[in-house]
Amino acid sequence: MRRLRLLASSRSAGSKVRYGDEEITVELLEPSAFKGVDLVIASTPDEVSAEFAPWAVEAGAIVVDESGYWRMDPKVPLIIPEVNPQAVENHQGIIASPNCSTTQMVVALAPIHAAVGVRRVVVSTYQATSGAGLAGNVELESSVRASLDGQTHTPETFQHPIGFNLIPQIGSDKHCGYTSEEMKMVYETRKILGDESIAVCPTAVRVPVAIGHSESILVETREPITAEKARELWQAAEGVTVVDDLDNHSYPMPRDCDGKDDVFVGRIRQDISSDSGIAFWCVSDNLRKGAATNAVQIAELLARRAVTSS
Ligand code: 2RA
Repeated sequence: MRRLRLLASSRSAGSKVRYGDEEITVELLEPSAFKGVDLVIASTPDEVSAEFAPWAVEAGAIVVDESGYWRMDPKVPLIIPEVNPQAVENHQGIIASPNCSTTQMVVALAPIHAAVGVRRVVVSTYQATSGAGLAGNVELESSVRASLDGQTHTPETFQHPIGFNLIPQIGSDKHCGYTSEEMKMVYETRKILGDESIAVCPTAVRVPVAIGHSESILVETREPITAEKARELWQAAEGVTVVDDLDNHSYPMPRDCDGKDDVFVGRIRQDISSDSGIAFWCVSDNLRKGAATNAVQIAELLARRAVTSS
């Protein structure tokens, strides 16, 4: 029998969540909760995932995990279904879904990498406050309101007031002055594309946008590629929508991508500073393709695999 169960900490256990016509009572996340469960889709802090995922695997479930804890574990496949679905074959019970800022960039890079090879990427992100959870969006609203009312607002979720501001820090110092969020883009990109030689120089910035991460990306390729060829590759790529008509002021923007599952690319142009590069702008709903959609697509991949092997 197919049944959806919802698990959470003691803070939420016992509360009710509406799902379609059903009202589901949230249960406590504990080892015995995984008895009879086939598939777990999880979005928890790293330390919670470190503890519960082995309970679930022990009970016979497959875990699709959105936390950062397992992503770089060599035994755990890190999957974007449009890019490296084959990696699912090697799973040992846990499959990781990448960080939101990596996912949209790699969906866009993958067809370019397959065609001409990606040598180096310089990326600046413009990340929505919802990347920091519900508290991020609550703080965006209160910070904007306080600014409009001429009042002081003490930030709690972000390091500085986010209203009418940009904060060039997401995560903590991880490596040589690069933050944890930035280093995820370096390590995860290489793992998903299966190429440790790809160089990535990221700058991650929090912006006062509720939903939708944007990225300005410069990709240096191993072989030359024209903007026209890159556009053709993206037009043919699964999960990518091209919005690119500068004369008509048409390019991807967070407001337009909110609630959509694709990765949107635009402002596609040759790098005028080198012989083999493409510059472009990339936007995606960080809550969808950056998180939930990718996890559900991994689950669908597993379901298709189970059907064909049965
Ligand atoms: C953020 N990437 O936007 C993070 C969420 N995983 O803060």
